[in-house]
Amino acid sequence: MKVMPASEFSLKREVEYGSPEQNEAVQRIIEEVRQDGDAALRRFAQQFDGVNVGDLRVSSAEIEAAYQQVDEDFLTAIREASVNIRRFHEKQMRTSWMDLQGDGSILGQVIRPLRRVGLYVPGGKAAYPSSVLMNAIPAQVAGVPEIVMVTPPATAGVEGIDPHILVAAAEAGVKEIYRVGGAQAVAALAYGTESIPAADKIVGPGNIYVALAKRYVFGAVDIDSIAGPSEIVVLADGSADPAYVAADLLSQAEHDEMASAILITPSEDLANAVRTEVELQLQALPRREIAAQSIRDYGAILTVSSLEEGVDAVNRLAPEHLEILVADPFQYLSRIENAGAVFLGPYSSEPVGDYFAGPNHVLPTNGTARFSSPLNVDDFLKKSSVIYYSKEALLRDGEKIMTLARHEGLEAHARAIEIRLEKEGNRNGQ
Ligand code: HSO
Ligand code: ZN
Repeated sequence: MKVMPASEFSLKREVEYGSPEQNEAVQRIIEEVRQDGDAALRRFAQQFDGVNVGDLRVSSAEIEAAYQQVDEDFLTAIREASVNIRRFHEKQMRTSWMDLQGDGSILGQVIRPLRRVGLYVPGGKAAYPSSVLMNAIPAQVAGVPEIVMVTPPATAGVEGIDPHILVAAAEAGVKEIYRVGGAQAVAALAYGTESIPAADKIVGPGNIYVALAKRYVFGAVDIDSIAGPSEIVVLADGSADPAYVAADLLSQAEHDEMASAILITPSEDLANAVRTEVELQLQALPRREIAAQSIRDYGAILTVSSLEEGVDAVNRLAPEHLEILVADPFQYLSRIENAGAVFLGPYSSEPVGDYFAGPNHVLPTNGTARFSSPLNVDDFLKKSSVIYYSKEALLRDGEKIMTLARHEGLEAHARAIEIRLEKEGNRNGQ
């Protein structure tokens, strides 16, 4: 792992906009789905997945059968994780409010769930049951009545949909599942086909085609943020166990070659020990090639003169995940301005949050923790403002409203008020 002063390091990350060919392909796919509906979905399944799809919808018998194909330990873990994730997200739930004013007016906000949400689950190795829970449960807690899942009909070498994904979906309350993937799945969710009704929002990670398709359909539907490669920053002092630090860095490095794992420390001893440990632990990992490349290209050990300087470096990087492994971690929490999730102390290894503690693992990547938040219940709610003006309030405020309207040259606005003031026979509100 390269070692350098924090002041000399910057994470080179760019938002992926895809090649012109990829963009063209995605636009064509979306157009075909809009025109040919289910027939286009079947054509693309044949072309891209090599599958002849019969029923697009996964039957309840298939979902039940999936339960027979996963082992007991998996089911127990998924169920317990679901309970924790649900409990955490229930804390985020907001309620509508109405504020009665002294003049008899009522101002308020009505909060409602989105009606229909589509969750994209990629095929292949990146099909994570934990991500199914993290995307579906907040929607469910928000009260979204229709949560649907789409996932490719087959993944390299695997026939059908991974039963673990089906079980996770069922446990998260998703009953409507379609075997359709790629940009065509996004198009189906955005515009609807004969068998897949259009959704109001599309969430979930996917490859570049899925990401581009989400960008194209944004506006027709809402989308979540486009996830970049995973990142972890560990801020640690000499009290940290180098074996723990190395293990946690590698836990993110194994996600993909472009994941980035960074240690920031004022301790030279820790820096050296972690460097050795990373090499050592790397050898024993099944995904060592991915992790090694990630560590080589995007990993770093950044030296700082103090933990305070370390905190500044963290805020500059705005990492998706931050672990604080120092003697008194809470002391630093209030100074962390930019981080998707903060893990405090030696027992809060990142996978605790990835799978189980309850907070969402869909987090802002690519430095976007500067302005955005973990996936949460609010992402599945919408608000309507409520205004009930009393006569007293209108008589009081009417003239001011008319002043503003006439200033903007909007005479009809002014008259809509004036007509009422005249009828009430009291322009001065006396
Ligand atoms: N660390 C990933 C989430 C994940 N980890 C899923 C394991 N499975 C991004 O936060
Ligand atoms: Zn992870």
